[in-house]
Amino acid sequence: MAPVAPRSGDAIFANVERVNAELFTLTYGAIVRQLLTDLEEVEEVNKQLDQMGYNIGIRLIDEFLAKSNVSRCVDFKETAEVIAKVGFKMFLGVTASVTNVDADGTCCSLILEDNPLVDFVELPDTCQGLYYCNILSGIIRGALEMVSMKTEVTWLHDMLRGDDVYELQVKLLKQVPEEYPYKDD
Ligand code: MYR
Repeated sequence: MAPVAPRSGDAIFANVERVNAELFTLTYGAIVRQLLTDLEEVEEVNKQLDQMGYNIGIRLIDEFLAKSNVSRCVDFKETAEVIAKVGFKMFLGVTASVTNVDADGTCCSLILEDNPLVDFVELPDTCQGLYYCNILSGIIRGALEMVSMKTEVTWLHDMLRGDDVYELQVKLLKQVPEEYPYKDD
C-alpha cells in the first residue's frame, strides 16, 4: 500500500476554506433556483435577491466594522475603495477595483473580475433577465445605509450576460449627517 504523506496544517486549512467557499456558492445557487421555482417571474427574483441582500447588509456592517477596524472615510471614493478591497475580501475572498468615479465623487463602479458566487453557474435561456448576483447589490446598499449613506446600486456589466467583467455602479443619493446624541450645556 502506498504511504499517505501527512499534510501540513496550512494545506488542511486551505482545503477546508475551499470546501466552505464551494458550499457557500452551491447554497446560494440552490436559493436562486428555489426562488425561480417559487416566484416564476425573473424580475421578482431580482427584487427578492436584492431585498435578501439588503437584510444581510444591515446586519453585516457591524461585523465588518468590528473586524476591519476601518474608521470614517474621508469621501465616497474612499468608501468605495474600502468596500472593494476590505469588504469584498472579508466576505467573498476576492477584491474589486474602483473605476469610473464621476466628477463630484458621488458615483463610481466596482469591477469584479473574479466572482465566487458564479462558480459552476450557467444560466438557461429562460433566465436571461436574471441578475444572478443581485444579493451583492442589496448587501452594499444595506451596509451603507447603516453608516448614513443612501445609495442606488446597479449592475452595469455581468459576465453571465456575456460581458467581460462584473461591474456594479454605486451612486450616493444622500448622506444623512450623524447627529451628536447629547445636548451641550
Ligand atoms: C465609514 O463610515 O465611512 C466607513 C464605511 C465603510 C463601509 C463599508 C461597507 C462594507 C460592505 C461590505 C460589502 C461586502 C459585500 C460582499
